Amino acid sequence: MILRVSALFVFCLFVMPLCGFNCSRTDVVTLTPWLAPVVWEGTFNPDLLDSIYQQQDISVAATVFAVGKYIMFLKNFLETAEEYFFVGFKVHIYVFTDRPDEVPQVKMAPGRQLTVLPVPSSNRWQEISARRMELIQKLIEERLQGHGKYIFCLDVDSKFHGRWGTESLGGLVAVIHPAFFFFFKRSNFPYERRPQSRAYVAEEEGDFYYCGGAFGGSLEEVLLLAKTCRSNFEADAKEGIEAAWQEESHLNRYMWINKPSKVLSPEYLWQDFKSRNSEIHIIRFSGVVKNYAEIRPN
Ligand code: UD2
Repeated sequence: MILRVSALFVFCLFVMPLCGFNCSRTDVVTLTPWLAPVVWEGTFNPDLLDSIYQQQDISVAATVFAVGKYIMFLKNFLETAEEYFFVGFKVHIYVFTDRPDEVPQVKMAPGRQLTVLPVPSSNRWQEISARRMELIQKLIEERLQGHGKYIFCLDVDSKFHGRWGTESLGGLVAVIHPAFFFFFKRSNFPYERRPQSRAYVAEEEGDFYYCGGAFGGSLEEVLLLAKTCRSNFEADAKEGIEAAWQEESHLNRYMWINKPSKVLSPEYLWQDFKSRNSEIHIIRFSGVVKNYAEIRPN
């Protein structure tokens, strides 16, 4: 018995740190009440995870919308994705834009590719953000099913600063919104609060407040999410309701009912204007500072 306890002690103290595994994140929540991991720096071994997924020969799709003036963010997004997003894996980035001629040429490593998909321009920024679910649904149904396994849907006005890799893979993956994690009570989360909307989340409901700017998972799970959010959004629109934060509100409602199997910490979508909280040991992806009045159609 004493021998077994000492072996475990030696394993935890010496072997696990050597493998890069660190159980010392007691400062943040690392497991949800429904037993989904919450991914933070220091909670996973990147080399071990990569070697597991290398054997499965996975490929990862990513969608990004660059409509109107938002095309200006695309170069930085693509260049930094090349540096940090699933490096060493097959990656296919789908750019939805109304300005295909302005898509920058970015040199991509072997196994990585980009496809440009034209979309109409829009006079309402809310519509651009909202239509993303419909286009993601169509992309998965018409092009992706049977090709690859995972997909992430990301905001273009962002850039990568650190590894975003296999640790983020899961069935249904949500990212905690950086503005509503520290010092915020659940009752203050900006969920849609009108019961008439299909995005409604009641006062006593909700887990985390998740970002509309980054989510993903398996193709099957993201297809279900996109279909549901799209149809709820459209049904609301027929009744003259637009949820407080468009598809982000519908996403939050969806994630409340269908719990994500993996939750990514705000390291996976920080905001450049925010000062870094001590719990944030690394910023992997962040939204750049932008002047809404200058770049949105209205
Ligand atoms: C938040 C969310 C965003 C979305 C929105 C609600 C984060 C970090 N951001 O960001 O995902 O849920 O609230 O509507 O969670 N876009 C264009 N052209 C436009 C306008 C938007 O291409 O003229 C695309 C672009 O990919 C952009 C995304 O839509 O990244 C979201 O728009 P936003 O960044 O203006 O929304 P924002 O900052 O309010």
